[in-house]
Amino acid sequence: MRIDIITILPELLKSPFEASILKRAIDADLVEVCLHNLRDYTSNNYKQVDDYQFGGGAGMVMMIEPIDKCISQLRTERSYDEVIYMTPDGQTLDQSMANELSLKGNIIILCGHYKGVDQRVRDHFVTKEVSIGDFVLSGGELAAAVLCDAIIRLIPGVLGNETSALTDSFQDDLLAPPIYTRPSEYKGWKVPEILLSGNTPKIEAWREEQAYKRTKAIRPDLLDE
Ligand code: 6GU
Repeated sequence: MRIDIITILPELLKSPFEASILKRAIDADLVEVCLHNLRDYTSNNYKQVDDYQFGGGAGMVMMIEPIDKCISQLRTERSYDEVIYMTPDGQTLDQSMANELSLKGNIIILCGHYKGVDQRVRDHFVTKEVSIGDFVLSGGELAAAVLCDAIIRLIPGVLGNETSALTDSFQDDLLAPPIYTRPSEYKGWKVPEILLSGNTPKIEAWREEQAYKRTKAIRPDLLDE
């Protein structure tokens, strides 16, 4: 898989890909992530990427030309399955969207700023609009990092223990059950006895019950679906 990210703040997006699981995935050539500075695709002397909106109103709008130039340049080298625009008014990211996107070959992620991009970018280049939740960030970069993390960890071979993504919260529309490690007692706080019993079927049943209880208490909406 290859992910090309178009941004006016590449520095903001570097570190997530230089640590931990994402770095391992990149080093193992399971995914390639390239950052592209939108200002490198401007034609004016000021490297201007935004302008006032037609019709008036507060806030700047990202111009179509640099975005077109950048996407067109990328498309000379490969074709893309999706051009994703990160925007708070997009479709909310969830685990099923992450699962779908993890199966793609090449994707472009465009990070929005200011009031957003000229509508013609959305009409003619963008194939999918993604938000990470009902709140507003100052730019799409951190949201893009979240999306990339959610996608990349699902690529086969990325997680050390191949089964561990399957037991994540949400993968079966339930939150994960409580987990414990040594010591079995700390300051008088004990690990549930069942987990120390060695009785695998009973442990599995307990985990399922706990996952259900936790989901019902914290996220009852997940049980309605
Ligand atoms: Cl994708 N962008 C911005 N700017 N804010 C957000 C978001 C995206 N998702 C949630 N809030």
